[in-house]
Amino acid sequence: MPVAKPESSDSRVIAHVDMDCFYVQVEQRKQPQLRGLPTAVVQYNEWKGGALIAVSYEARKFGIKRSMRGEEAKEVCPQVQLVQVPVARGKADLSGYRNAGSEVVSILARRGRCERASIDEVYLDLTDAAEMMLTDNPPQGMETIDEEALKSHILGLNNEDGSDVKENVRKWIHRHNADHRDKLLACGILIVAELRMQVLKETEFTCSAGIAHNKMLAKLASGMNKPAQQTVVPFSSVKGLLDTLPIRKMKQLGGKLGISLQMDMGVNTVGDLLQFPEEKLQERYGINTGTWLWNIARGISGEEVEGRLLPKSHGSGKTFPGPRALKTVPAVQHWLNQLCEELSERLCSDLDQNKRIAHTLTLHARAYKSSDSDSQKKFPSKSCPLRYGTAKIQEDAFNLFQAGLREYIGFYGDKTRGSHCRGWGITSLSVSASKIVPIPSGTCSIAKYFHGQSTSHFSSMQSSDNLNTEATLSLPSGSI
Ligand code: DCP
Repeated sequence: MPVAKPESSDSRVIAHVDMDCFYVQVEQRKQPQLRGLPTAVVQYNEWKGGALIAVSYEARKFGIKRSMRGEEAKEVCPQVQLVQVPVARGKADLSGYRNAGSEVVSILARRGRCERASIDEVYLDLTDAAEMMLTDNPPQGMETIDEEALKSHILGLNNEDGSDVKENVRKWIHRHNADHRDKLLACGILIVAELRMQVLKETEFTCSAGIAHNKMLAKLASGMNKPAQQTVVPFSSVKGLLDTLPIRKMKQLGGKLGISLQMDMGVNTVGDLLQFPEEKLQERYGINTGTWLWNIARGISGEEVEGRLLPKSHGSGKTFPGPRALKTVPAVQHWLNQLCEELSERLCSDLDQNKRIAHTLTLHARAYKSSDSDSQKKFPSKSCPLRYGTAKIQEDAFNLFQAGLREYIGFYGDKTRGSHCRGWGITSLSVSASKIVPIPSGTCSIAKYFHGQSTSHFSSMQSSDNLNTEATLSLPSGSI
């Protein structure tokens, strides 16, 4: 966990932009007759109408949730439109969603440093653009403020006395006596509203945004008012926001650390953390994490927006829930081959388009052992150097799987190979490629760079950048 640099964080303008019900919007753009109707995107599978992975805001009004199956959604709202995720190689094909995300990123990146954080969200560092606006054309002097900016939600702005909310926002943006930080945020409001309008115009997609002085606060804010709205966190409202915020809502505190804070320290809200001195938190959780916790309690986060439009890693995965768990080695190999084929295509495309190569291949799996008391044991993730070429990736991934399985079940004799391996089942599989770096400049040809490796299909691949695999799989952070 990064240790914050508090001195640098207060006067930055950071936005977190998150697309609204993203897969639904992509499908509705393809089929405009679905616009405005309760719609959900379902993951390919026959059981109870498939799993919902994206739900339109119209459908949410009927109580339809992502956790439902298609059939349940139909019961709740018979007129719901269910759209299947495209399928390729027997698994969800997310390339259309990835490409749609790339369209958005290319627009958002126009005004500042842009970090693509997932298939449908980005961080923007708009500090320079805001400083420039303050110098050249400060909002305080603007005669008219764009309608979209006036619809912003500014945390801490008192709208309770029945006053005109947009008028209050206008006054806030126009304040001459505001401190420098608020003036910068006022610029951020205008810039983000304009970018969001541009995204709508060029892609037909709506998005929501949070605007604050750091990534953590911007991310918290972007989800507060959806869809198609933006929320601003002025410095003076940070304490109020965090005081009552459940600790598990914080990024990185949804898991074990959050549970320990609740169970061991009695911390239920971020505000509860304020009572502990930094030393106490360091004693309990180590120097870095202790300092990080002390900082987030105060809304401090020095995490930089990384200038990264391309993914950090590529991943391809598939889940095999319940009765579809894979129980034979050949079945696992079959699916690994499919996943590796997709991964290989994406790697080749990245190489072709961006001149980047990946160095590490990792295999993740989830498994169960029915006959074992040690059923909590996790299937170990395994990595090896990545060799280009579909067949090589397939071979290496299979070897990684075998090594993982040996460790998982404690033994792995020849007698299990090819036959039913009673007692274990694989419920998810994924392969990912990471440590992606540009090819060293001066390399005269890709073939030469990969001397000794198969380069025959490098130029024949199509898919562009990468994105999340199927819904429930965990891939390394930065995998899109
Ligand atoms: N997604 C998925 N499986 C999940 C979660 C999400 O396949 N368990 C996909 C479908 C979503 C997209 O990722 O459309 C983005 O996920 P978000 O969590 O950002 O949710 P949405 O964009 O669908 O809705 P919201 O408007 O609430 O952000």
